[in-house]
Amino acid sequence: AATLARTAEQTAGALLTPAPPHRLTDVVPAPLQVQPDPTADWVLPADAVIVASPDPAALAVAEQLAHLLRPATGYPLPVTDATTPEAAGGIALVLDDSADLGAEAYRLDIATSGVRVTAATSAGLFYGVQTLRQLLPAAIESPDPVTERWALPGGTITDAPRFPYRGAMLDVARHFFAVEDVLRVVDHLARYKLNHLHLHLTDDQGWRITVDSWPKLTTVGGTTEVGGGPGGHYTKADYARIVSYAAARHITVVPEIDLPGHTNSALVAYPELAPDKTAPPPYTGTEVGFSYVDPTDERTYDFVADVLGEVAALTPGPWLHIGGDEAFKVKGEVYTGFVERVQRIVADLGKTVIGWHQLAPAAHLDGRALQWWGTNGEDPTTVDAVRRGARLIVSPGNHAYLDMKYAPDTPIGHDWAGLIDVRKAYDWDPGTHVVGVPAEAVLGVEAPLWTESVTSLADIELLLLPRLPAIAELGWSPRASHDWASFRDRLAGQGPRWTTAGITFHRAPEIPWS
Ligand code: TNX
Repeated sequence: AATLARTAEQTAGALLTPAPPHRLTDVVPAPLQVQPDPTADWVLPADAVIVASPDPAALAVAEQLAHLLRPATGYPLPVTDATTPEAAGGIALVLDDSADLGAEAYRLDIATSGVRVTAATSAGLFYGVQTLRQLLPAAIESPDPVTERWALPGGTITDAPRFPYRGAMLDVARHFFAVEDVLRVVDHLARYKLNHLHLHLTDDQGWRITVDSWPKLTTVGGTTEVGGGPGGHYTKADYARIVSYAAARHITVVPEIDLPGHTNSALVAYPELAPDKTAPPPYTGTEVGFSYVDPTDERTYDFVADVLGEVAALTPGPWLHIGGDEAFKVKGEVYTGFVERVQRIVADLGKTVIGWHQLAPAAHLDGRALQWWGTNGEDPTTVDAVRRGARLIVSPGNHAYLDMKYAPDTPIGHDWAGLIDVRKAYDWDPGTHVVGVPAEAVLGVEAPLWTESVTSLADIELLLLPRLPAIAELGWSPRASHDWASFRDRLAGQGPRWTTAGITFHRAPEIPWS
């Protein structure tokens, strides 16, 4: 009888014992250093206060944290910059540049007395908040209040990124996407501590950004897209909205105007830019490499300077991406001569050039960066450009291209660079991938999403998730922590978060989704 009573007691005890919080290591991308302290778990009280350093940028991150936590908890979570006695036991966001933390680094301390994020910059605080968010139960993603014990695992995380450039690209030219869709993509980037959004704004099938000095680029060139749909474009106000929404999430927008090829939509609008001075028909197919602006006509350089000038004026970030890929009909010295003039135009605007790695043979200038999209890490031309000073953003077609299918039965996407399942997206090293390029020359990593076959936000999310977090981990986490089994299990934990938040994703069969 005594044994039975004890068993009953134990059973009741187990039922009353709340579920343990997530483990401190259950974070994507994997943090640099994690020191769990199982005696220091913390539960968010209903009357918690969020206290931030008296700095507008720190207070803005505190407001973002409150916005993340209020819907599911239903708690008021007031934000204050005063260290009031009520603040004890809450969440503190502390700017501290003496704490030996780099520009994007943070420390997260979770103790029974409360939670503290410390960083030298508001970007660091923002990344600490993204980590904190992932350590709460998945129900925190609910848009409506839920009854839950909002526990956090005790201990300390000290974290900093491996690479300064961690990005994704959205092609809004092949298919146009509304501002709201782009903002949702920004949200996905922010969750995984990516800090650059590259917008492929122009291509044969459509021109997507207003240029006041060349208005027909959008009124004519913006009205088409792959498959014959209506296209569309961003007004300057639309673009500014994307830029500021991204900036609030510590994400820099990198605008791309693809030159000299991929320009059919511009030639339809302005035949004077075409080599034969006649307007080609609008293009809604998916071939590449046939169009180009006339590199022998001075008017082309006026056009380039006007367009890049207006885009630069709208873009607070340092980068202008000038494309340069697949200009098959502009060869040799004509091509490098064109690129060198355009690079100079960018520098004169006070911006730094990024281009696809086809730019490599052109002369070096001002810390330009090449975006490498090869499928074979042997590339002597790119290695030579790096030797002459170029830095590299690595986007291998067969690992980082989000438009590749996962498997033969993926309903949309390409396969010219192969199939990319989650493991293929994860198992490579941006620091050593291009043979002969030292890790110091690698600025970082970017995952491009081309949209020939992508027509909706659901399509975007199907291809982005769950591969984007794999690329994010390659950009953020130290190489020493690279481990497929660990990543697979941590990624599985993201599934219920997306589902709760109403985000669709591909249930990749190699991930043990719960
Ligand atoms: C190659 S990658 C392209 C794009 C296509 C893509 C499709 C690159 C710089 N150019 O024009 O959309 O393949 O995967």
